[in-house]
Amino acid sequence: MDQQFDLTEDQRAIQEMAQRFTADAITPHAAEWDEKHIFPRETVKAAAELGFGAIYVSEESGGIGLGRLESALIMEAMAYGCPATSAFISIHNMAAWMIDRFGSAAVKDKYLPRLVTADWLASYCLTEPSSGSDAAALKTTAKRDGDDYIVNGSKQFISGAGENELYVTMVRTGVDGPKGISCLAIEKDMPGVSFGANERKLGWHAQPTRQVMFDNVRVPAGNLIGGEGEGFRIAMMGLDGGRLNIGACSLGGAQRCLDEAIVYTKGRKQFGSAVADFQNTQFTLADMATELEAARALLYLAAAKVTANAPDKTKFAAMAKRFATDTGSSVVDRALQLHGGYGYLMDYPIERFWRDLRVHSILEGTNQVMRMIVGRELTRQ
Ligand code: FAD
Ligand code: 2MC
Repeated sequence: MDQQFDLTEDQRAIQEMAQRFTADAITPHAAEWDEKHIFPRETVKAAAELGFGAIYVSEESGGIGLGRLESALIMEAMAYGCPATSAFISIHNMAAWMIDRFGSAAVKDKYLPRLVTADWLASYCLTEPSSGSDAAALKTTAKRDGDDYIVNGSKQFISGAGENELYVTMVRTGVDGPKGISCLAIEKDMPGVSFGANERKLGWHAQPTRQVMFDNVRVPAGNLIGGEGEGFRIAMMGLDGGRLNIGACSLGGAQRCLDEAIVYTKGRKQFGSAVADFQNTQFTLADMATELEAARALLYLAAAKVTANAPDKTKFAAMAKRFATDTGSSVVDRALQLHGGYGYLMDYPIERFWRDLRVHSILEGTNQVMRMIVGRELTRQ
């Protein structure tokens, strides 16, 4: 097989390491985390011991300095056990990368050592109650006052909020629209930071989602990530990688459900034969596997483009996120159908994956926004 279309030895080694970690530390516990709404902080810390807290943070900053394809492989592997935990680790990685890529030496020294080890965890705060898809309309303000910014406003749907120590937050320091947005690192314990109640969600039970409120929070100006007015571009560049990871989480979750469906239908007998022997089942499994491979191929290609900083990387990341998350949910839905009534029960893992993957078509930019990004690019000039 042409090397161009295969993983390298190093990539396979990373994938296998992540698969072993998942089998030992994630899969046996994921159903309980979901059912009891347990956030597995110790498991996240153990993942960081393998370097998974700073996958594409540079080695100079203590990360493991890998590319986006390697990151996708790790996220895909961990999502085979628990998509919610894998996605949580992805968001932490996205925030840490933004600090490493755009932060000053001082802000990097201040936060990255703790983020790399996952002693501190980071959230990404863009969405607000009145600005979701139209992210550039955000209203949270940061007004300069001497050596500080004074931050006021609120962020909605923040993953890890209340639990995490650092909030990489997009704020308005200037004019309306994207050009007036900056990026600030805000600590949980800074006076004036508070959190809403843990949202009651369909899935992603293994991690908290809360509002974050800022009431006259005094943040040192040195906590600015990048220059004033660069925050929107930085936020979008973070999401180019985040969207790949979310797509990879869908691939991993869907692969698990496909594997479960094969085992289940081979064992389940109806009308005197295994359900797997019905042609309908074989055609359904064949379509699930084919669509999953197609989504995987596009996602890996998009990941290579983001690593290479290719001019069309944003378009490809959006295409891959849209396709992998829609395909993933559709594969899991068919796996549930093949389990019959048992697929609907919590005794089998399928319904958890069905619930966890559903949100991947909504967050990190809805799949309508992904189409908007691709469509704009196609019709530009
Ligand atoms: P809206 O923007 O109000 O959209 C409503 C509907 O309108 C959607 O179907 C949308 O696709 C559609 N729509 C909007 N504009 C257009 C258009 N121009 N053309 C066609 N259709 C359009 N955000 C963070 O910043 N950090 C986080 O950590 C985070 N974690 C999250 C965790 C969870 C569990 C959830 C549910 C959300 C999280 N989000 C987070 C927020 C998430 O990114 C937003 O929910 C998402 O971007 C959509 O915004 P919205 O919910 O306000 O929907
Ligand atoms: N990389 C670099 N720069 C980018 C970029 C990218 N990926 N995307 C946009 N920009 C730049 C763009 O070039 C422009 O700069 P300039 O004027 O200098 O050319 C500037 O940013 C503004 O871009 P647009 O004109 O495209 O901005 P617009 O307001 O039209 O919005 C849109 C763009 C819709 C793509 C953006 O608002 C968006 O992605 N919305 C979805 C929000 C989202 O994804 N939220 C996720 C929250 S995080 C989450 O859910 C988690 C679970 C963590």
